[in-house]
Amino acid sequence: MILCCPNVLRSPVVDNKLYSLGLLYLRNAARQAGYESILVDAYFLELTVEETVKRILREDNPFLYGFMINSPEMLKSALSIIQRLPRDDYKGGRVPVVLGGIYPSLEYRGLMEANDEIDLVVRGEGEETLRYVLEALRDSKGFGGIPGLSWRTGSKVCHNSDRQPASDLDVFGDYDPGTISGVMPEMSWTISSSRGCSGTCSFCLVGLNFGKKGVWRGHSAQWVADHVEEMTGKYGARHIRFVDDEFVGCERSADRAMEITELLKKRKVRPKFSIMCRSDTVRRYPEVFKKLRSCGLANVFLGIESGNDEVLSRLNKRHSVEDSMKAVSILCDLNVRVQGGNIVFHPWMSEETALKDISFFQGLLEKHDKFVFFTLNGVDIFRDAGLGDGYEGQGGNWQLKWEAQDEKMQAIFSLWMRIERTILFPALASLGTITPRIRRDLCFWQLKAFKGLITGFKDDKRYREGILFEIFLEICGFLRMHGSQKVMKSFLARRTSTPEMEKEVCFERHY
Ligand code: B12
Ligand code: SF4
Repeated sequence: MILCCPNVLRSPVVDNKLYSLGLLYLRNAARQAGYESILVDAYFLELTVEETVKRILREDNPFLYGFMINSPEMLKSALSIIQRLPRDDYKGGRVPVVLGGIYPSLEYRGLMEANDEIDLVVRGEGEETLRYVLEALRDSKGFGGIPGLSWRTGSKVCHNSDRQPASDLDVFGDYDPGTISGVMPEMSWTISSSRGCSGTCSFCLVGLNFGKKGVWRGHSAQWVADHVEEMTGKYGARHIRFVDDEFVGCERSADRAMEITELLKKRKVRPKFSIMCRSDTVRRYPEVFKKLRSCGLANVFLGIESGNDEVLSRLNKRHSVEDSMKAVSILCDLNVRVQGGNIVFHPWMSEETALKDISFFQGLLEKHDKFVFFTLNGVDIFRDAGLGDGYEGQGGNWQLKWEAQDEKMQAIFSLWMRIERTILFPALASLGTITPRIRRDLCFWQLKAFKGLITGFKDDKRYREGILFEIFLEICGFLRMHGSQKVMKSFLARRTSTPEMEKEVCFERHY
């Protein structure tokens, strides 16, 4: 069996190169059922479609092709791979293709109707369902009655009942990270120590992948300590990223975090590590963060989102602006680096909300030299996430296209997107590795440039052309100060202001 994570274009703000933990869990589940599988993590290995196909074709007679799909772009990439695979050789029929991951888990109906090359979709948590699929294939049994599965029979598509997520994650977690193929960059060791999130933010899909929003399930503290010890001791990992969406959030996770610190201390295991969480959590459990810090916590990605309480409540964040200020203070006082998530652009933004966001993030940057954000972000409105309810968006079903109700802000947003794609992203890509200092300077630069647009905006072509040129010159100055001549040359080679070419120059091609 082949388990593949297809490659997609990545934006230059994604500076990490992480492997798919989901594939390791699935291989483990297959192994427990008596099947070996080959993992082809094309995203991690940065393989083109052709290279991915070539890699898959090295294997003799696979009886199942499995693909991890987290977005429509990944589906597109997977379909180009699937079209090039031989499929007419399995028990008198074709070799089945199974998809899993958050996108097919929510979009299975439309997706199976539109693509008859897909035979099966495993919805939500994959381990148990995959095991049953493997047994059904082995015994030539039907797929009816396997919870969590959608399947094709002739021209009909059937959707079985949902599967309840497992209550004990440890039974799935006996994988060996040493079996990942490819060279592991120093900052790429990851662990997923929990699934879901106790939060119910209205724009977020995370909980829905595992069935329901607001539900957090964790591996035991013992499991986490064992795996961290294995990664550091056996494989020499010095920095570990917890990819959990909420490492500490509810009381159970806070208690578990304390237990983990106790175990790591006892075993004298002390790698640096990073986690993700919300602002209210830090404020609620400062003593947990103190303990985590003493154990190696180095970075926290904090879902701050906004400097406006009304916006936070629309996003159902369940934290306040004051919580965020306090959380950043607590963490920075502990000498932990904080990366703040932000949602500055949304359909309800106004000059007032934007200016408030600017001064809020500016204040955090000025007060805390360990605080940064990456770029200024807009909200994604997913059909199933809740924020889309009652919102008349346009475009596809899965993700709704939105426009700001305030026309001026919409025009500024469009201009900012253009600046991002043709100037900021190419500059980031040219800089390559970005030091914390450059990142902070870029934060200040973005806030200043965005504020300049709001206060000086004129809705005419000459203004737009002029401001793009001005910002281009400013970025050249920035790169001259922070980068080498090579960086500047690379930026000039990438940049274009032709709209049709924006995508080409703003993103590195990976397939
Ligand atoms: C770590 C991470 C990454 C890493 C690792 C990627 C990976 N494939 O694991 C990196 C940084 C590379 C990454 C990149 C991207 N990511 Co990402 N990522 C995550 C994160 C935080 C954790 C993933 C994880 O390890 N989960 C733990 C494992 C155990 O769960 P799992 O992967 O979901 O797998 C389980 C099931 O889904 C299912 N399953 C999954 N695949 C398959 C396949 C088969 C055959 C079967 C049977 C079952 C099955 O079974 C698995 C075990 O139960 C999630 C958020 C989340 N909590 O899921 C976002 C998330 C999945 N990513 C997301 C996105 C958008 C992306 C990108 C498309 C971003 C981009 N534009 O570049 C790329 C896609 C590249 C890629 N190849 O995945 C979104 C997807 C939803 C969306 N908004 O569209 C999420 C939900 C984040 C978010 N909140 O927006 N990501
Ligand atoms: S806290 Fe983060 S992961 Fe949890 S629901 Fe909100 S946005 Fe999603």
